Amino acid sequence: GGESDDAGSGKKDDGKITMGFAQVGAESGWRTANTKSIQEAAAAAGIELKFSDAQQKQENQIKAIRSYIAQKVDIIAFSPVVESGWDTVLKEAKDAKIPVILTDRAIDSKDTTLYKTFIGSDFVVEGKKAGEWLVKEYAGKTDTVNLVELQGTTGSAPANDRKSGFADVIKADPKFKVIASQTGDFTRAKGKEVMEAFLKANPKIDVLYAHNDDMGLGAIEAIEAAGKKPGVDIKIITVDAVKDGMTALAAGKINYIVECSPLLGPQLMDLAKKVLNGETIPQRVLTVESAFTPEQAKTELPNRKY
Ligand code: GYE
Repeated sequence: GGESDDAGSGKKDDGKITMGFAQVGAESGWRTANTKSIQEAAAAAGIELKFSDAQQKQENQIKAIRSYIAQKVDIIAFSPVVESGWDTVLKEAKDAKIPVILTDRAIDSKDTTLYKTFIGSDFVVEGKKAGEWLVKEYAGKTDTVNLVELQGTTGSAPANDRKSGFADVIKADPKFKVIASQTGDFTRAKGKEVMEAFLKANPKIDVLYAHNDDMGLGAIEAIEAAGKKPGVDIKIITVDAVKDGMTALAAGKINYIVECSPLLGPQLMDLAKKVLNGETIPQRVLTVESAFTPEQAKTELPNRKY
């Protein structure tokens, strides 16, 4: 509970920190690795974790946060499924004097005092890296390049930013034409289904840009079922670099993956302790990451833990 007795440190009488974590869901390999990282890091840091899975629904996350407030946890962390609509519940946490840390995904609240910090990737940069690879790949060519895009969850920060970062880079060259762009909700099943529809509606698709590996992997199944060769007939760019994605990259079925690290647990626990100790922490903590070609994937694969 939050009855802090030692100089506002926010710790319980037994000295143990309790964290409520409202996770997005279990929609992707990235998310599974992220959940594992958070659970393991909490255990290693001696932090008691109350964990909930919102099944990709904002209303479930809001319910979970309200229940953490009612349980008087010491600190709340969550990965907001979408960017908008958090002010009311975060105000409730603030009024209850429970600090909040955003992990992985940002929110669009104007009031930045509603949370202590935001730790995660720069998704605009990720989208730009995807676009830059494409520009290089087609450098010197003049024929139209027909692109299809599988977007992440509608309204989520990674979907919004990976789309805009990519669009920003490719708009400089009119040969790049996005002929279809739809959400695949970051899942393999949806990625496959939407790619099937794309293939039916468009006889000539040159490139697929999928906002995560899982949707790309689902799309590969659809492409193969349509008698085409992924990575050759249709070039594929994805984001995340989870093991299954890297395996497809090493096999040449994906052509380029922009890395997005899910291993946020240790940094999150560290920040939580600092917040509860009254230390000042940066408003924004960036994840360090890179990007991979098929050759680099072969080297990196043995080291991938997720
Ligand atoms: O890229 C995707 C997951 O928010 C960065 O969510 C995360 C994204 C990740 O479902 O695979």
